Parts: sequence; C-alpha cells; structure tokens
Amino acid sequence: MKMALRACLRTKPGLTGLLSQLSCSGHAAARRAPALVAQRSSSSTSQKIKVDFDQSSGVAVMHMQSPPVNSLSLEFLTDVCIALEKLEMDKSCRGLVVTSSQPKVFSAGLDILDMYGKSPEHCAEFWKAVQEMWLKFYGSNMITIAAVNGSSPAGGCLLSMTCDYRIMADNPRYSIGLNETKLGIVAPFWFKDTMVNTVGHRATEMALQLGLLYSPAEALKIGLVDQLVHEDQVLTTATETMTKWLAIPDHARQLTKSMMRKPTIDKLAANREVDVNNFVKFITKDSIQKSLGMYLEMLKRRKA
Ligand code: CO8
Repeated sequence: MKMALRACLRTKPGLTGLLSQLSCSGHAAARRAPALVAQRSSSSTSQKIKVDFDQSSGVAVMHMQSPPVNSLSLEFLTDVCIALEKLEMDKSCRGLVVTSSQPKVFSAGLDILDMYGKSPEHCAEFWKAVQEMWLKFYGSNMITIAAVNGSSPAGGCLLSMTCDYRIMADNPRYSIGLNETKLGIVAPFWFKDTMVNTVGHRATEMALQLGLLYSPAEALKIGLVDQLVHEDQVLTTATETMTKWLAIPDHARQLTKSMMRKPTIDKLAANREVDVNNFVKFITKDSIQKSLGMYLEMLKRRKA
C-alpha cells in the first residue's frame, strides 16, 4: 500500500506547475477563497505524524511525533509526504505549521540507521524519499511555517529551511545547522542551494565546510531563522504569523514563491536519478560507512 502511495506521490505536480495551474482560474479562486466555511476542525494521525486542520482558518498544524528525536527514517518520510500531499490537495488548506511533539528536538535530521549498514537498494529508496520530502515542502503552494521548538541539525535544518518562515525557541541549549561534514559526509547540492537561498553564499560556505551548528541567537543573526521566541510561545507565534501571511492573496504569493524557488527545484527535478546514484555510491563506501559508525558510537558514548 505504502509502496503504491510512494509511487503515486512522485507523480504529483508541485509549485513548479503553478503557472499552468493558475491559468485555470477555478483552482486559484478556490485557494484564494477566504475562510468563510463553517467552523470545523479535523485531526488525522499516522503513528508518527499528527495533523490538526482548522477549516475555519484554513491552517493545519503537523506535529512530528516519531520518538525519540524525529529522525527522518524511510517510514517517517513516507508518512510526512502522504500527510503533506493530502493537505496540498485540499483546496481549503492554505497554511501549514510544522512542529515537533518530542521534547527538546525539532528533528535530528536523516535517520543515520537508514544509511548505515544498508543495501544499495535500501539506500536508493531512502534517498528518493528524502528528495520527495524536499520537493514537496520546498514546492508547496501552501504558506509553510516551521515552529522549531528544539534542536534541528542537518536534515532537520533542511526541513525547516524549506518553509517560508522559521520561528525558533530561544533556548541556548538548542542548535540548528547543516553539520554533515562533522559526520564525514557531504551535503548534496540541493541542501547547499536551499541554504544559499536562505542565508546567502558566504554564510553557507562557512557553515557547510565547518559543519556549523548555530545557537538560536547566532541562527537569527545570519538569517537562518526569522524570529526567536520563548519556548512556550513558538506555536502561538507561528499561528499569529500565519494570519499575516494569509492576508496576502494566494495567487500573488504563490507565483512569487514559485519565481523564487523554481530554478532550485528544477535543478533537482531534472537530476533525481543521477543524484540518487551519487548518494548510493558515496554512502556505501567503506570509508563513509566507517565515519557513520564512529558518529553513531559517539552519540551513544555522549549519552552514557
Ligand atoms: N539518526 C538515527 N538515530 C539518531 C539520530 C539520527 N539522526 N539522532 C539521534 N539518534 C538516536 C541516538 O543515537 C539515541 O539512540 P539510543 O537511545 O539508541 O542511544 C537516541 O536517538 C536519542 O539521542 P540523544 O540521546 O542524542 O538525544 P538528545 O535529546 O540528547 O539529543 C540531538 C538530540 C541533539 C538531536 C542529538 O541526538 C543529535 O545531535 N543527533 C545527531 C544529529 C545529526 O547529526 N544528524 C545528522 C543526520 S545526517 C543528515 O540529516 C543529512 C545527511 C545528508 C547525506 C548526504 C550524503 C551524501
């Protein structure tokens, strides 16, 4: 069932198809329609994702609840993509807040166990799911806000960067950034492009080479997050911020988003297979597997 859904998800159009979609005015009007529908809210849950959708505001909140650290495993990525796709297809859903139900962690990034000691076939399937998540979020027609209520390294940082706005908990114990080089691995070009689009070339060059994880204050300074608030206020601030974004006509905002992101999206969309092959070749190398093994050991030692 999930396999079939995975295949189906890969064929759905994203923000890149927006221009043609908008020429069919019905679709645009539906998205633009203000929240005049009856007050209604719904909740849907997979084991790892809970989505609360308030139809009166047109805003959904996606709670990531994959213990212990919301690491992005193949299964979790698939659930996230399915949930996102459902919201994307629901014309009454205009905004999405992504947050974590896990204490202290937004997302620990890609699940290292999906890249360590696995067959090339598994690694390929995993990487396709990572690509899919990025394409869906970065190309979403919805307003997306990341309510970063905990640490967000590597793939967690990538997920937050795909959103239109990032609000982070102002707790110096939390960190965010693309720390891949610290694991002995290399962030692929589309991770890099997303960061360049967010904080600029120079900051990205430093961040990627050094595998920097930033405190919330540092992240705000370089523009990696847009706002810091007290830990208790992250979700409410996200909802308030959403109201401002919802005031902009959808068609104008979506076209602008598409104009800004399309070249980056097209670059991966045109090279998915090559990117998968590169990933598999790289990640299955003995030396890279050794680095990942050492990193996992370090995580365990740190805990002890
Ligand atoms: N994958 C799998 N397991 C993980 C991960 C992860 N990313 N992160 C943590 N875990 C595990 C830990 O090993 C630990 O397992 P166990 O209970 O069995 O010992 C458990 O989760 C809990 O972890 P902690 O005790 O460390 O939890 P804390 O709350 O103290 O800390 C952190 C949370 C800050 C998130 C911390 O766990 C951490 O720093 N984790 C590592 C994060 C990281 O470095 N992620 C990078 C993943 S790679 C990636 O996202 C992009 C790869 C791009 C690939 C490009 C290749 C070409």
